[in-house]
Amino acid sequence: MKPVSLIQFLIEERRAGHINAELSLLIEVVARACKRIAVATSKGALGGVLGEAGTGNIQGEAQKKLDVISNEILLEANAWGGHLAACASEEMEDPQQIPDGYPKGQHLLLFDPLDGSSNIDVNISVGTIFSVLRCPDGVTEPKAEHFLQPGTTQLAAGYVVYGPATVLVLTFGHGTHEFTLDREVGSFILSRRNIRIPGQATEFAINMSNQRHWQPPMQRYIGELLAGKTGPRGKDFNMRWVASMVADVHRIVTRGGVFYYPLDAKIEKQGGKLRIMYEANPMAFIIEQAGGAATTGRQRIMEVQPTGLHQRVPVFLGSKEEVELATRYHLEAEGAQA
Ligand code: P6P
Repeated sequence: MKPVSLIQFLIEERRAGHINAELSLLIEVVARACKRIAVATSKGALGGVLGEAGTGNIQGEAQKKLDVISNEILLEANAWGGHLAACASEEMEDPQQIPDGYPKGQHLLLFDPLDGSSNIDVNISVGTIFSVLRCPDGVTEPKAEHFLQPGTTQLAAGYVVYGPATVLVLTFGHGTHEFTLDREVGSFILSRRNIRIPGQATEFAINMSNQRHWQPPMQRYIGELLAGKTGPRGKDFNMRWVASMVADVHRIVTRGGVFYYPLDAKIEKQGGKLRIMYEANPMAFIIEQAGGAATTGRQRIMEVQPTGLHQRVPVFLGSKEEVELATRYHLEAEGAQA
């Protein structure tokens, strides 16, 4: 069958009325920027891009050189096209306006330019996560509050995983689709259309070193997975933890499973580890469109009304039946406490 490029797919989506020309251009520009990020990350030690940048971000995290480089690549690529009203990034405290002199569009772009960058120096897959919202009508200088829309309002979401292959996974709310970069031609080629995640899981992803800090329902749920065949679940489970959300989520998108970053005593005050606007919401959109589920352990992630551009939430996502069970344990525990 003739390969379908990302451009052809975007034209199909426009003809189907799923996206407009401006959103199509936005995705093309982001995909092109991610190809440049793929080149930068693939240079490794030879590119002088490893190690710390010597700066910190709004999260209080030391920035890697590639965090800063990736952020700059995405900002520069999106400045001139006239498809954006503003950008927001994990690496920047406030939204970035479109520079004077360039036309503005109707979209807001949010991104984690290089998620999992603590893995860069050990050559483990990292990725870019992005989410697209509509800029509220009449707003010409979007401020943080204009980005604070629930995940259900996303017009598009995607990630690019920089692994052995460079793979883009994308949704506009009409299925989740995967594109693999043909490095010889320089095009993303459709490799999986309308992905479906199995309802049941045999793999779970969680940072087990936090176990002593988890709340009782998480202790109960993970304890049952660990008990395997001899326990109430009656089957064995396998565990994976890459500590790169994009890599863990891509494994789930590819073969099912679940990913948990629950509240624990260490991070309870900050509300969780992962950021809702440019990590949890876009991944939730992608997972749900592939037939999976994504909750905070108490409610659907995409129904949370964000209160801050860098707000954090607990993340339970992946195979629907498994996520629903873990969420039920948390709601039962709350009900019991109520
Ligand atoms: P921990 C990477 O820093 C990240 O934001 C996600 O990509 C990843 O899933 C998580 O944090 C890893 O957290 O506590 O295991 O280092």
